[in-house]
Amino acid sequence: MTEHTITVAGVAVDTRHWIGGERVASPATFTDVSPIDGSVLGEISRGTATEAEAAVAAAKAAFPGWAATPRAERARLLHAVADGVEKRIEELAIVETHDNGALLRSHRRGVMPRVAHNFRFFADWLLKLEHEDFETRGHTNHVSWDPAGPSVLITPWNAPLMLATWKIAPALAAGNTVVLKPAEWTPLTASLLADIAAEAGLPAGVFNVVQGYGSEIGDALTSHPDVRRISFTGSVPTAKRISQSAAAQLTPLSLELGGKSPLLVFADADLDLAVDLAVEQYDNAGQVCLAATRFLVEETVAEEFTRRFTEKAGRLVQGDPRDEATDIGPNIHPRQLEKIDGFVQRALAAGARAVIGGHRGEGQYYAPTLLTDVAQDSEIVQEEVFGPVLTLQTFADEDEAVRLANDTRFGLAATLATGDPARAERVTARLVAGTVWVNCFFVRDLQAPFGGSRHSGVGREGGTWSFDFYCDVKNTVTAPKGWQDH
Ligand code: TXE
Repeated sequence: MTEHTITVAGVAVDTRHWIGGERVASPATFTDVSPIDGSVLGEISRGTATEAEAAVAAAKAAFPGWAATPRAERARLLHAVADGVEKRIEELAIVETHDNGALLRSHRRGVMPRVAHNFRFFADWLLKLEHEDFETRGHTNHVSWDPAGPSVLITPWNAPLMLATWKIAPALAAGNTVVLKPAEWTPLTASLLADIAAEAGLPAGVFNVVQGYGSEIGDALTSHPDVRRISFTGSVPTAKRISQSAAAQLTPLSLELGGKSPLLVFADADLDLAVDLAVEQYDNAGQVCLAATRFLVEETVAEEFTRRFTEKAGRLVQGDPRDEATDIGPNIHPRQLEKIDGFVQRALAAGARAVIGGHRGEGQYYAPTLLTDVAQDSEIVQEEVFGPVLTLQTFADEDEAVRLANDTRFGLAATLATGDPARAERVTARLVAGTVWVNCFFVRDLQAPFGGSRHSGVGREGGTWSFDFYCDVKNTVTAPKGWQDH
């Protein structure tokens, strides 16, 4: 324990950066506060261009060694990181819950095991990553996946370690070195991951973590000429800013942004299933980029759908995210709560009706809300709220359903509830979305492409798509044996 260690629910967390295999403190700090009760968790090192520079230099220095490490050894080390995560699931879960307010039970049983799986999946995928050689007029074409170089990964607060490791695992597997900048509202589990990576034996400088405000450390990372890849998950305005710095260096960029995804409920759907899917949209207090926040329901079943939804949503328990019985925890930050309420109050003033909710709860909680009588071109239908706020509109036929579904600037996901497979196929083909779920929600296999269209993002992650992004793909054409004789 040092003066830079804090204890969160009995777990020691280092509050400094992790650069080149060492803990580094900044002269200034920022305060990390728990959304559960507003208590101060600790003072965290507040990075600036100095730490950004040091972290990129460490990643650059470690790159040749890591890139040259045989695939099997890289895979072994990533499995060792996964082992370390699995050993510390309980600690990671409790710290994450204190830091971002999401449910302890889902961190324990869903999220943290998935974090370990992220490392295992990309380690295994690396070992089978091949492209078949092929011939051109007797010449052999061989495709290889060369590591690209130091990669800057910038991640948000809504699922901190989960989203960070979606990026870290493929970047490291590909042979790149990493500088991670977690969100300033949720800095803690990234620091624990640095400990785990070190214990697993990852060489110094292969994985680095810098903490701080995006506005203070971000530009130095994203405009750095030694950075070869930038992967970002977060908001559209920040994405635009990062795109400009990346463009100045021609650094390839992957962007996973927000959404305003629809849930389309057709009259032929199993309505109980549709309602189950609908109520799931309150998960993580609505702070999920993939959430289907716009219900589009066929007119003839709208009343019955609303009745069953209201009944089911009424049974959700809002409260302390550490309690097993809780379904909805607090929102991340007073500023986010302010933003959510602003959206809702403006919608109500414009004529929307709150079927449920429509107001704040106690403390940092927002009452689960469903708004109806909303216009398609209104702010509440067009903009991502990132809170437990959903809207309901009706449609008369398939054409109208598709038109409403596609009529936002986003294109991340869409969910369909229908009993007619032919309809599912027809509608899916017309939807603008990176992922479409039919009669299910949130099923995600890491080998599937994941990403958004339009303002929901640029590029795809998952399986081979991740390696496409993190590698410089090279084609080597070799002349046939005996070429000298030609
Ligand atoms: O995101 P930011 P915020 C949406 C959601 C939410 C809104 C605002 O609608 O209400 O965005 O969230 C770093 N250079 N999503 O303001 O600012 C920042 O430090 C480099 C959806 O928290 O985009 C953090 O690590 N980095 C989303 C990360 O960017 C910078 C999840 C995200 O923060 C930077 C989060 C800069 N100039 C928010 N400025 C999703 N798709 O899941 C900030 N950052």
